Amino acid sequence: TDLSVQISTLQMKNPVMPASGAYDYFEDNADVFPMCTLGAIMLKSVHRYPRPGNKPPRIAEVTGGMLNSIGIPSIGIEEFLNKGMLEHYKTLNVPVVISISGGSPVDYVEICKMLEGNPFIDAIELNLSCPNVGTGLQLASDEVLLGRTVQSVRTVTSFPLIAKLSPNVTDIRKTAKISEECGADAVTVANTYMGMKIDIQTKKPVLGNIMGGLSGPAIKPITLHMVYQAYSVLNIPIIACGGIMCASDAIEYILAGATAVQVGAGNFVNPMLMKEVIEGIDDYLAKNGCQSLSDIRGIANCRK
Ligand code: RRO
Repeated sequence: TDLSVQISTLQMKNPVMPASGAYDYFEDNADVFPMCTLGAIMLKSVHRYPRPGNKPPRIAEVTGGMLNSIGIPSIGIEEFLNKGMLEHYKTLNVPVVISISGGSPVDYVEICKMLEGNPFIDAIELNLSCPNVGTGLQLASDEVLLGRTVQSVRTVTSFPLIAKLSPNVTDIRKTAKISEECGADAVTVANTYMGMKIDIQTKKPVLGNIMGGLSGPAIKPITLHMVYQAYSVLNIPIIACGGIMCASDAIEYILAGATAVQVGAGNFVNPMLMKEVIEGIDDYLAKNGCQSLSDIRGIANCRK
């Protein structure tokens, strides 16, 4: 079977990649997980400027998943490029997607100008939806700022552009459609959901940042519906991201309309998960007599 998918000029041999942040530059896991099996590598968001990240604790386990409030600790794009952080990933022979973040549309434009023509990346994911850095950075919850950011970045980059949307909106169809209209080549649906945990002994929020982004199995049915909704209005590919813990979760997303999938929190429970997801999708296609992913993509979607 043919598991390959294409997002603009980004060619992937299969639809599976890590969610941004999940592997934190892959430094910790590169010798554990066979990176060459992936459809693409997705890096942790690099910010326009250096940032220390949020006050600890930054992670908390909750029923059905986990909360993170990492807060984009970053060396900033200039040092990131100067240090040659990208060169290493290219040796893995897998397409590399860089995730970028900023505080304003101008930040994203500046980063994309610096990345233009870079031979070590294959696509750019605009992280427009980090929940952990005050109100300013969740651009994808503001329709005007979202449109302005995608549109202005589009004019300065020739890389495939993926807009990572926020689930913290009332109608994902609107922000998905705005992204498409402003020139995104794909959308990632979606980032983490705003949540919190309180310690009943200390009677205080557990996370240093008080709130954090919820990921894991608890969010999968909600994100699945968002992918389904986005598919009904879009003509560009959707990358599904939210609580994939096994191959069948990924298959549900594809049946809802996803072209590719990202695995985040699941990597921490099962370091081999992404490999199992690739193999599970392959099995499913074979058992259902399908030749390629296009035979099943979106077929559960009666709104299309
Ligand atoms: O670094 C983070 O706290 C973080 C980011 Br940038 C993001 O996009 N999503 C998330 O859950 N955490």
